[in-house]
Amino acid sequence: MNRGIVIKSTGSRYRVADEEGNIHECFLRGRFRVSGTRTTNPVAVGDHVTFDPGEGVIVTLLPRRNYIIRRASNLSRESQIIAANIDQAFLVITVKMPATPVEFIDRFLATAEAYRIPAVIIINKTDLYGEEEMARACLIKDVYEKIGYRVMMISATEDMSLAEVGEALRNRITLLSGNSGVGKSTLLNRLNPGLSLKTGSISDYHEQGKHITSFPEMHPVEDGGYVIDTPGIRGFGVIDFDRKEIYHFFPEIFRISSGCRFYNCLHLDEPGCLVREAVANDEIEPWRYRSYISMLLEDNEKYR
Ligand SMILES: Nc1nc2c(ncn2[C@@H]2O[C@H](COP(=O)(O)OP(=O)(O)O)[C@@H](O)[C@H]2O)c(=O)[nH]1
Ligand SMILES: [Mg+2]
Ligand SMILES: [Zn+2]
Repeated sequence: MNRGIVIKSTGSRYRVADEEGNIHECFLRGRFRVSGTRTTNPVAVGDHVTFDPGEGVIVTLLPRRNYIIRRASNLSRESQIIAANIDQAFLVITVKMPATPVEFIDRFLATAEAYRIPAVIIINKTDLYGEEEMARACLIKDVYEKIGYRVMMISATEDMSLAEVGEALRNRITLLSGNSGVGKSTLLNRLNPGLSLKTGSISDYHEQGKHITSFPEMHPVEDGGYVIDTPGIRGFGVIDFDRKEIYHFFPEIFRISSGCRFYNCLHLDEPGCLVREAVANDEIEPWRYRSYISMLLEDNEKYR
C-alpha cells in the first residue's frame, strides 16, 4: 500500500501524488465511508490517503489536521469539503484595479482565525500605485502587521518580492484567495511557469460561472509545496459564527476585551467597555472595529 496526497478531485475520480511526486488516477470503492461527517464528498484535495496503485483505488483516509467546508447548496444541510490539511491561507488584495474593501480582508482574517489557520496578506500590483495608493498600501500593511499578521507588498507582473512569496510557500499547503482580478493566477504562473493558468478578468469571469459546482485544485510550486486555487469559491466558504464569539477572531480586540467591565461584553454600547475606549484612542483601528460590528449585526439578524 502506498501513501499519497489528493491533489485533484472531480467528485468520483481523484488524482493522487505519491511521496516521490508520481501521479496516480484513483477512485473510491462504493462502500467507502468516513464516519462522523455529513459531507457530499468524503475525500478532498489535501487529504492524505493510502492507495493501491495497481488497482487505482483509495483504501483509507488518514486523519485530518483541519478542513474547510461550504454548504453544498443554499437549501442543503450537507456540506462540501473544499480542502483539508491547510497550513496557511494567503489573501491577495489590491489597492487599485480593483480596490479590495477592508471589510473583505477582515472577514477573511476572522474566518482564518476561527479555523486556526495562519493568514498572510499579499498586496499586489504595487507597480500601478501612485503616491496616494502607495500611502494607502503602507497604511494597510502597518495596521495588519501591528495586529500580528504578515504582509507582503509585491508586483506579480514586475517580479517584485516574488522570491519572498515563493519562500513562504515552500513545503507547505497554502490556500490562495482574493477577489477576481487581483492577480492570483498571474502570481501562480510567475512562481511556477509550468502552470500556464488563464489570466485576465474575462477568462476569470467564465471560470467562475463554469466552476461553481466544481472542486478546487492543488498546484505544485517549484520548490515543493502546493497552492490551492479556489475558482468560484469565496475564500473559506461559509462559517456559522456564534455571535458571542466573533470578537475572539479579531486578535487585537480579543486581547483588550479581558479588561471590559462585563465578562460577556459584545463591545457595542456596554458601560466600561475597553474596546470602544481603545477605538476612540486609536489603539484599535476604527475600520477593524466597524468590520467587527458589521459581522456581529449581520449575525444578529440571522439568529433572530
Ligand atoms: N499592473 C499589474 N497588473 C497585474 C499584476 N498582477 C496581475 N495583473 C493583471 O491583472 C489582471 C487579472 O489578473 P489574474 O491573475 O487573472 O487575476 P485573478 O482573477 O486573481 O486570477 C490581468 O490582466 C493581469 O495581467 C501586477 O502585479 N501588476
Ligand atoms: Mg484567476
Ligand atoms: Zn467591551
